[in-house]
Amino acid sequence: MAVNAQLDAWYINDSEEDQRLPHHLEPKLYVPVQKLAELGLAHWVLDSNNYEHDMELRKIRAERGYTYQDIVDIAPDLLPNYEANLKNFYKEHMHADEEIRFILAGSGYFDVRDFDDRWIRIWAKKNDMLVVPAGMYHRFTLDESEYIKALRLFKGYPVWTPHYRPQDEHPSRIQQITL
Ligand code: KMT
Repeated sequence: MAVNAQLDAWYINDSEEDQRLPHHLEPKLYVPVQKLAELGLAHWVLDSNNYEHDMELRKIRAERGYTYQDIVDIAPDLLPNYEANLKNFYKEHMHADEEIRFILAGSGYFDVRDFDDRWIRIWAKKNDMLVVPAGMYHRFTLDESEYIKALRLFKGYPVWTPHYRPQDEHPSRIQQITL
Protein backbone atom coordinates (compact mmCIF):
# COMPACT_ATOMS: atom_id res chain seq x y z
CA MET A 1 0.00 0.00 0.00
CA ALA A 2 1.12 3.53 -0.64
CA VAL A 3 -0.94 5.87 1.54
CA ASN A 4 0.89 8.98 0.40
CA ALA A 5 1.22 7.92 -3.20
CA GLN A 6 0.79 10.62 -5.77
CA LEU A 7 -2.69 11.37 -7.00
CA ASP A 8 -3.15 13.76 -9.92
CA ALA A 9 -5.31 16.68 -8.80
CA TRP A 10 -5.59 20.29 -9.96
CA TYR A 11 -7.72 23.41 -9.68
CA ILE A 12 -10.10 23.84 -12.60
CA ASN A 13 -11.59 26.71 -14.53
CA ASP A 14 -15.36 27.24 -14.74
CA SER A 15 -15.55 26.83 -18.50
CA GLU A 16 -18.77 25.42 -19.95
CA GLU A 17 -16.78 23.25 -22.35
CA ASP A 18 -17.26 19.48 -22.38
CA GLN A 19 -17.03 18.25 -18.79
CA ARG A 20 -14.83 15.35 -19.95
CA LEU A 21 -11.94 17.73 -20.70
CA PRO A 22 -9.29 18.40 -18.01
CA HIS A 23 -10.32 22.08 -17.50
CA HIS A 24 -6.91 23.14 -16.22
CA LEU A 25 -6.29 26.71 -15.10
CA GLU A 26 -3.78 28.64 -17.17
CA PRO A 27 -1.05 28.24 -15.89
CA LYS A 28 -1.84 24.81 -14.46
CA LEU A 29 -2.20 24.64 -10.68
CA TYR A 30 -1.74 21.19 -9.20
CA VAL A 31 -2.90 20.20 -5.73
CA PRO A 32 -0.54 18.15 -3.53
CA VAL A 33 -1.88 14.94 -2.03
CA GLN A 34 -1.22 16.45 1.40
CA LYS A 35 -3.87 19.12 0.73
CA LEU A 36 -6.39 16.42 -0.23
CA ALA A 37 -5.67 14.68 3.07
CA GLU A 38 -6.28 17.97 4.93
CA LEU A 39 -9.69 18.21 3.27
CA GLY A 40 -10.49 14.77 4.69
CA LEU A 41 -10.08 12.67 1.56
CA ALA A 42 -8.55 9.24 2.07
CA HIS A 43 -6.54 7.65 -0.75
CA TRP A 44 -4.68 4.41 -1.27
CA VAL A 45 -3.05 2.74 -4.25
CA LEU A 46 -3.94 -0.95 -4.23
CA ASP A 47 -3.61 -3.89 -6.59
CA SER A 48 -6.87 -3.89 -8.55
CA ASN A 49 -5.90 -7.05 -10.50
CA ASN A 50 -5.97 -9.00 -7.28
CA TYR A 51 -8.60 -7.10 -5.31
CA GLU A 52 -10.52 -10.20 -4.24
CA HIS A 53 -7.49 -11.46 -2.34
CA ASP A 54 -5.65 -8.23 -1.58
CA MET A 55 -4.72 -8.13 2.12
CA GLU A 56 -4.47 -4.35 2.22
CA LEU A 57 -8.00 -3.96 0.95
CA ARG A 58 -9.20 -6.60 3.38
CA LYS A 59 -7.59 -4.66 6.24
CA ILE A 60 -9.11 -1.32 5.15
CA ARG A 61 -12.54 -2.91 4.82
CA ALA A 62 -12.31 -4.45 8.28
CA GLU A 63 -10.96 -1.31 9.96
CA ARG A 64 -13.48 1.03 8.35
CA GLY A 65 -16.45 -1.30 8.44
CA TYR A 66 -17.01 -1.57 4.68
CA THR A 67 -19.26 -4.61 4.59
CA TYR A 68 -20.97 -4.02 1.22
CA GLN A 69 -19.50 -3.99 -2.28
CA ASP A 70 -20.66 -4.00 -5.87
CA ILE A 71 -19.21 -3.00 -9.24
CA VAL A 72 -20.23 -0.22 -11.61
CA ASP A 73 -19.19 -0.08 -15.24
CA ILE A 74 -19.70 3.27 -16.91
CA ALA A 75 -19.24 3.85 -20.65
CA PRO A 76 -21.42 5.23 -23.47
CA ASP A 77 -22.52 1.78 -24.61
CA LEU A 78 -22.89 0.30 -21.11
CA LEU A 79 -24.99 2.88 -19.32
CA PRO A 80 -28.56 3.49 -20.49
CA ASN A 81 -29.27 7.22 -21.07
CA TYR A 82 -25.54 7.79 -20.93
CA GLU A 83 -25.44 11.56 -21.60
CA ALA A 84 -28.29 12.32 -19.18
CA ASN A 85 -26.75 10.15 -16.47
CA LEU A 86 -23.36 11.73 -16.94
CA LYS A 87 -24.94 15.16 -16.50
CA ASN A 88 -26.59 13.96 -13.29
CA PHE A 89 -23.34 12.63 -11.81
CA TYR A 90 -21.94 16.08 -12.56
CA LYS A 91 -24.53 18.02 -10.54
CA GLU A 92 -22.94 19.21 -7.33
CA HIS A 93 -24.11 17.09 -4.42
CA MET A 94 -23.14 15.39 -1.18
CA HIS A 95 -24.09 12.17 0.54
CA ALA A 96 -25.04 11.39 4.13
CA ASP A 97 -22.27 8.75 4.08
CA GLU A 98 -18.78 8.33 2.68
CA GLU A 99 -18.41 7.70 -1.05
CA ILE A 100 -15.84 4.94 -1.45
CA ARG A 101 -14.62 3.99 -4.90
CA PHE A 102 -11.79 1.63 -5.90
CA ILE A 103 -10.98 2.02 -9.59
CA LEU A 104 -10.55 -1.38 -11.24
CA ALA A 105 -10.17 -0.12 -14.83
CA GLY A 106 -10.37 3.10 -16.79
CA SER A 107 -10.39 6.51 -15.15
CA GLY A 108 -12.58 9.49 -14.28
CA TYR A 109 -12.71 12.82 -12.50
CA PHE A 110 -13.99 13.33 -8.98
CA ASP A 111 -14.35 17.07 -8.38
CA VAL A 112 -14.41 18.19 -4.75
CA ARG A 113 -14.69 21.61 -3.13
CA ASP A 114 -11.80 22.93 -1.07
CA PHE A 115 -12.38 24.99 2.10
CA ASP A 116 -12.58 28.15 -0.04
CA ASP A 117 -15.26 26.56 -2.21
CA ARG A 118 -12.98 26.15 -5.23
CA TRP A 119 -13.23 23.01 -7.35
CA ILE A 120 -10.35 20.55 -7.24
CA ARG A 121 -10.38 17.89 -9.95
CA ILE A 122 -9.05 14.50 -8.83
CA TRP A 123 -8.07 12.15 -11.64
CA ALA A 124 -8.86 8.70 -10.30
CA LYS A 125 -7.26 5.87 -12.27
CA LYS A 126 -6.90 2.10 -12.09
CA ASN A 127 -5.59 1.08 -8.64
CA ASP A 128 -6.67 4.31 -6.91
CA MET A 129 -9.01 3.92 -3.98
CA LEU A 130 -10.65 7.11 -2.83
CA VAL A 131 -12.96 8.07 0.02
CA VAL A 132 -14.97 11.29 -0.32
CA PRO A 133 -16.15 12.14 3.20
CA ALA A 134 -19.82 12.37 4.10
CA GLY A 135 -21.12 15.91 3.65
CA MET A 136 -18.43 17.02 1.18
CA TYR A 137 -19.78 18.66 -1.97
CA HIS A 138 -18.54 16.81 -5.04
CA ARG A 139 -19.45 15.59 -8.52
CA PHE A 140 -18.19 12.99 -10.96
CA THR A 141 -17.56 12.80 -14.69
CA LEU A 142 -15.90 10.39 -17.03
CA ASP A 143 -12.80 11.80 -18.71
CA GLU A 144 -12.01 11.65 -22.43
CA SER A 145 -11.41 7.89 -22.26
CA GLU A 146 -15.12 7.53 -21.45
CA TYR A 147 -14.68 4.39 -19.41
CA ILE A 148 -14.47 3.52 -15.76
CA LYS A 149 -15.03 0.38 -13.77
CA ALA A 150 -15.18 0.83 -10.02
CA LEU A 151 -15.79 -1.17 -6.90
CA ARG A 152 -18.27 0.68 -4.68
CA LEU A 153 -17.97 0.01 -0.98
CA PHE A 154 -20.29 0.93 1.83
CA LYS A 155 -20.83 0.51 5.56
CA GLY A 156 -23.93 -1.65 5.85
CA TYR A 157 -26.94 -1.38 3.54
CA PRO A 158 -25.98 0.96 0.67
CA VAL A 159 -27.65 4.32 0.20
CA TRP A 160 -26.52 6.21 -2.89
CA THR A 161 -28.94 9.16 -2.60
CA PRO A 162 -27.43 12.43 -3.86
CA HIS A 163 -28.35 15.53 -1.85
CA TYR A 164 -27.96 18.43 -4.24
CA ARG A 165 -26.45 21.68 -3.07
CA PRO A 166 -27.44 23.64 -0.98
CA GLN A 167 -27.61 21.35 2.06
CA ASP A 168 -26.74 23.81 4.82
CA GLU A 169 -29.03 22.10 7.35
CA HIS A 170 -28.03 18.50 6.59
CA PRO A 171 -26.37 16.90 9.65
CA SER A 172 -23.56 15.36 7.54
CA ARG A 173 -22.88 18.75 5.97
CA ILE A 174 -22.77 20.47 9.35
CA GLN A 175 -20.40 17.81 10.66
CA GLN A 176 -18.15 18.17 7.60
CA ILE A 177 -17.76 21.94 7.91
CA THR A 178 -17.19 21.91 11.66
CA LEU A 179 -14.39 19.31 11.55
C1 KMT B 1 -21.98 6.04 -8.79
O1 KMT B 1 -22.46 5.79 -7.68
O2 KMT B 1 -22.30 5.39 -9.77
C2 KMT B 1 -21.02 7.11 -8.90
O3 KMT B 1 -20.69 7.71 -7.93
C3 KMT B 1 -20.43 7.41 -10.20
C4 KMT B 1 -18.97 7.35 -10.11
S1 KMT B 1 -18.37 5.78 -9.70
C5 KMT B 1 -16.96 5.65 -10.66
